[in-house]
Amino acid sequence: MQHNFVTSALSADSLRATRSGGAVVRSAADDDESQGPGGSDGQIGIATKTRTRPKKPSMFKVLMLNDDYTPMEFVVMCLKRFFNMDLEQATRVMLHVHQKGVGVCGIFPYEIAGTKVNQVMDFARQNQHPLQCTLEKA
Ligand code: TYC
Repeated sequence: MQHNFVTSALSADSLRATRSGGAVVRSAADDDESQGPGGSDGQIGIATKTRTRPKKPSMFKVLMLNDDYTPMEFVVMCLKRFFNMDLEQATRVMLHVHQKGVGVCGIFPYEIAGTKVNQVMDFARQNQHPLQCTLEKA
């Protein structure tokens, strides 16, 4: 039945669209080869559907962990340098981490959060401090 075929083709596409984040992409396996490549109308192409509004990126917390060896001044320097905090903010966050064991430096899209973690870890390593910084989904 023609109507049923259309319905099932649509639902297969919308299923795939959910998994691929909205883009509907036809693969070669979707083509009906009994009509020859491209079907009966002689057209070959990839049908795509672009989102009108881009999905907002998922956000990640950058966490700073306490340790017994990294100097407080060094942690404050990291917070000022990589998280653009002023002395007062940086001191508050550093003391929070010192007292509670962990604290949030900021919340960013994944790529930016990862870059910040790497910057802090590289800077700590260069200065031979054991300071640790990690990501957590916000
Ligand atoms: N606990 C460290 C000290 O007493 C200071 C410190 C604070 C280290 C925060 C790491 O993320 C940190 N020197």
